[in-house]
Amino acid sequence: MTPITQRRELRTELPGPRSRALQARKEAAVSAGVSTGLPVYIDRAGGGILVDVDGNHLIDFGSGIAVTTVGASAPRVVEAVQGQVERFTHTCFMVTPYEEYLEVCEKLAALTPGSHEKRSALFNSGAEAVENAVKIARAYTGRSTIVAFDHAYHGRTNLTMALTAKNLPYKQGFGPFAGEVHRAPMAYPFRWPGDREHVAEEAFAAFAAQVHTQVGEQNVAAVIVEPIQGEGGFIVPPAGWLERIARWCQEHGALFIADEIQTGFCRTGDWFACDAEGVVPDLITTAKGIAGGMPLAAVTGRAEVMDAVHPGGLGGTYGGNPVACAAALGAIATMEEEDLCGRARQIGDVLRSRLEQLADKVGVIGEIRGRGAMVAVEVVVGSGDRSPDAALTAAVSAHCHREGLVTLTAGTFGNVLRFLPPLTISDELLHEGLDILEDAFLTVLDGGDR
Ligand code: PLZ
Repeated sequence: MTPITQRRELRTELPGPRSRALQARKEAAVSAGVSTGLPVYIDRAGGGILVDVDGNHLIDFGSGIAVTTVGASAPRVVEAVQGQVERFTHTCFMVTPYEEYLEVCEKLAALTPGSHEKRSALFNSGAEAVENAVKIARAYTGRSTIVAFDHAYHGRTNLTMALTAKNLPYKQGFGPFAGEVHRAPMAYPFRWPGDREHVAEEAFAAFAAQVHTQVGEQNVAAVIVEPIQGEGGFIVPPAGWLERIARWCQEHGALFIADEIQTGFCRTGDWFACDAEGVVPDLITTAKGIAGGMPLAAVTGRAEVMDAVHPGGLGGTYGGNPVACAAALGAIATMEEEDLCGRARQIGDVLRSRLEQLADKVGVIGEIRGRGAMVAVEVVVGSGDRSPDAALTAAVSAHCHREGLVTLTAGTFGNVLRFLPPLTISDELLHEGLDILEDAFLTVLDGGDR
């Protein structure tokens, strides 16, 4: 296939006529519960570009929600998948195993934080990995309670909905939820109600006091945390907080589970977000960026914890599918050989410096935050008012979509614009995307597009 021209090009309005026709079919065939943020149907994708069925070239600032870190058609991934598909598509690892599964687990042991002995188990989706991390933690500790945080996102299955904080759209009408989940306050500096200079200490104290009075430390199987919260709005806890939570777990015999499904695999400029703080989780969940777009997820953890489960206790028909494993090996090789952690830091520098200029110009950006190529802006009413402005956020995002820039929103209050470009995007496209974003803010604030 000829490489995709790495240039934005709009041939029709967005969505174009073919996309609109497909969207009409979608409405007749797909559940309304599955919605599409930007109903532009994709024909090809790679680098920093998505090509739609009308021939438009869109700039990708979303990576399919932090998945196509290596691009959507990375050569090593394509080659590995093609080779594997020709050899065999499936045997079920629980029936007759294959080497690719082992290689992925060996890579996970080498790359995840900590030099202790590790084991992994492979699954299909992030939510499934989280579910299994909880099973493993309960089996190992013999305890039941899982502590999760405000603004957390861990998935949409029954147990993970209980762990996820936000009601709409994730939980409304879908209860009753799984029990034995306790929610604790998150160290969210921008919206901390107390002393903003001491968020780490105050948030930790609130967590510890709540768990003591409402749960009892001896009942906690695990604390699960996203080191930087994703769907919650790229909330970066202050330095020291994560480490303090991990230490609390150690002191009380609970496991510390880092959900690195969104932050993992070079996204934050390190292999994992925990690396930046020197925190070593007992269990880590990964998915998304791990396999260049193929469905794969993992739980990796201390050997004694992972081996506490009885044989046959973990599994699933497709978990660690050989094609997905081959893709993961191709994606990881790409990250290693192209130093994508370094590239994530460079992208982060460009995003931050441009977003700072934008914030000065528009006056409605309350905070720019994130790490590496995982950066967001929290949009507020402005002029000293931190109230979230979800309507402005949606209007800016919609303007970007019409101009051929794929942006994602996030945040408990719907007022966060997040940027997750593929790490293979060119600087030119990055700047062009940021130009569109700036124009979107200025146009919408000018009243022209709201
Ligand atoms: N844990 C930290 O970010 C997935 C969800 C999009 P699955 N986030 C994107 C949506 O609206 O469904 C995610 C995550 C963290 C777990 C998950 C769940 O991963 O692969 O979507 O199940």
